[in-house]
Amino acid sequence: MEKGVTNLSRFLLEEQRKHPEATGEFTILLEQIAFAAKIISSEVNKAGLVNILGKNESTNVHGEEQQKLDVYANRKMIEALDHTGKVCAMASEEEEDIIEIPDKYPKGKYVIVFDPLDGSSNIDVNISIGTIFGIYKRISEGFNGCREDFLQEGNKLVASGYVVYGSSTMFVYTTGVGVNGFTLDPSIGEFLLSHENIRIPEHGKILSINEANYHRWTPEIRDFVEYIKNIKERKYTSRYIGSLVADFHRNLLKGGIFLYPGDKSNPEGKLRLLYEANPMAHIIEQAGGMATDGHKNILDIKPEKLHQKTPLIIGSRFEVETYLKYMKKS
Ligand code: P6P
Repeated sequence: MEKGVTNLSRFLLEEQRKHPEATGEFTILLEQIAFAAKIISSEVNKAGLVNILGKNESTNVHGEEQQKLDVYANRKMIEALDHTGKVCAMASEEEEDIIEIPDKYPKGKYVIVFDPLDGSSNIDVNISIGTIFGIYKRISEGFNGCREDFLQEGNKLVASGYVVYGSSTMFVYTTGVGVNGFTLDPSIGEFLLSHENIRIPEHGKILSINEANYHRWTPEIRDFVEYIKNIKERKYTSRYIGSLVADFHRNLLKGGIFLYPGDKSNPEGKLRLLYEANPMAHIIEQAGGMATDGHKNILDIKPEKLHQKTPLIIGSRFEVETYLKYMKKS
């Protein structure tokens, strides 16, 4: 009999059954993140209307005072996870320090890092934005989680994912056994399996870098970009949205390379290691691609600080390997 549509819950249950040791805790965490994504998606999709509606209603449908969307998204991620009993602490792009779980809730064995609404400056011009998350097993002892739990290398991630709020809202994640994508059907409020076992093309045709930074690039980066543009047998096209999740998602599906390198004024680049580069690097490797800071695999970097930055070069194997060879040569 033809298998009906697969929603996220069904997919998670079927994945869980493949691993007898699975406890189902992941399933709960991923479902709660998807729940938060639905709420955030609803608010993001009417962001433009707030100004119009703002005159009549300064609160949203839940009676909450209208907030900046990234602050709102941060609150929704925390509320979706803090009571589950699966998490002992969280870290967010929006919060200076780690987020402790209130005493009234049980603590669990996972910690979660997230950027609740990356690229939020693009909201006003209706450009796709996203939520990025990563899940680690705690390594500290004791009742509450602590900083040490968050300063693990990306290769210790047990799950990573993102939500892209674009022409449709998609939930894309990996638990280390491939990458799968789900598209939200807002008419039924369900994420439906739409992109099973995503693999990034070995070779791409998309070059994604902010060329306005050209004057700050090192000579090697300038040379590499020129080289890529002049590869005869492959006509690359330039695509840069300025929203990491959107640029990443497009390259994941179509292939290519995204670069946010360090430069003369920002040697560490702009993107954050814990909740931007690492989850994306985990996903790209699971989809057959690569991610580097220019010297080493992103997932092998030992974090020292919660909000530390890293150069990020990520995408199809051919392009990233070409970059590394080019850097070695020069
Ligand atoms: P630039 C958005 O502000 C963001 O953090 C990422 O989503 C995006 O990839 C990057 O910054 C864009 O930075 O300097 O090119 O505008």
